[in-house]
Amino acid sequence: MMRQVSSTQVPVQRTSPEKQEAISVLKAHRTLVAIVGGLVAVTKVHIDTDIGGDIDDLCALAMLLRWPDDIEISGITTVAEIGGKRAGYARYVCALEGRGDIPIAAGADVSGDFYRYPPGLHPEERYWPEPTAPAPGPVTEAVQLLKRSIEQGATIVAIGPLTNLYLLDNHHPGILEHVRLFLMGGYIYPTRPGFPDWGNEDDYNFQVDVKSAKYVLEHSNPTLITLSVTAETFLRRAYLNELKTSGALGRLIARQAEAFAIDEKKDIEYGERCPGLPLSIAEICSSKMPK
Ligand SMILES: [Ca+2]
Repeated sequence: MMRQVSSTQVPVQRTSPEKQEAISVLKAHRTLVAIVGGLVAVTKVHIDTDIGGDIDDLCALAMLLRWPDDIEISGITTVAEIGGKRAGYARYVCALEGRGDIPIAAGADVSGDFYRYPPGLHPEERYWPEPTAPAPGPVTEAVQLLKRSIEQGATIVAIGPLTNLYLLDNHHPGILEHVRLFLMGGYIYPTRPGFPDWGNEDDYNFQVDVKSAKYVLEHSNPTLITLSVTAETFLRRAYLNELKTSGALGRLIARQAEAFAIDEKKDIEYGERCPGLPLSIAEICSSKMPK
């Protein structure tokens, strides 16, 4: 016969108040550990860029700014500077995303006699929606910003000439040796059939400042993103409508892409020559255009 539990009987309280408090503390501790674990997992990235030339650098910066929470931009340095114009552009782009907190410093300037031919800027009135103030500064600030990022464990991604990295290692010999470094540039393997048949002479980032490129390659252990990789990366005209509805940053990319298509006519050139690309979609620009 089953025993009846009277209405006056209550189930035994298995967890004392002290134990409940201890469990709460444990749960809070676990939450804290999870948060800290998440913070530790954040990847810091420093981007060294010649934004203001071909529009791939704008796309790269936009990608990082819109990346999910596990990426933190520790700093931005500009290279092949023209009186701080590129740093001004970087500052403008970050401000569009409400990221005026990201440290930005103008690096090596074209007046410094580093470059075999003068890197240029696209016409501001067509590529930018409004006049953009330059943000010049002593190159030592860019060197220090790179150093700070490295000390924070940041991955350094260089998508322009390597002048700033050369200057960094000159100021702090050996610093590049153990940096997690990604360099966009160089030609090692031919492009795959069907894609733009760029050769060594089409490289820009390494060739425009050979002295710095040679030095950095000899004093670091980088991962190279060579021409044959970038030759397969395109921004397509079909993307533009969606970009135009993606806020001010998307509209800026679309604006520059349309201006770039008019100036460079890559859609015609590669649309006709490259069976590796979808012919139904006119190509606008590649991630790396030879100058
Ligand atoms: Ca670039």
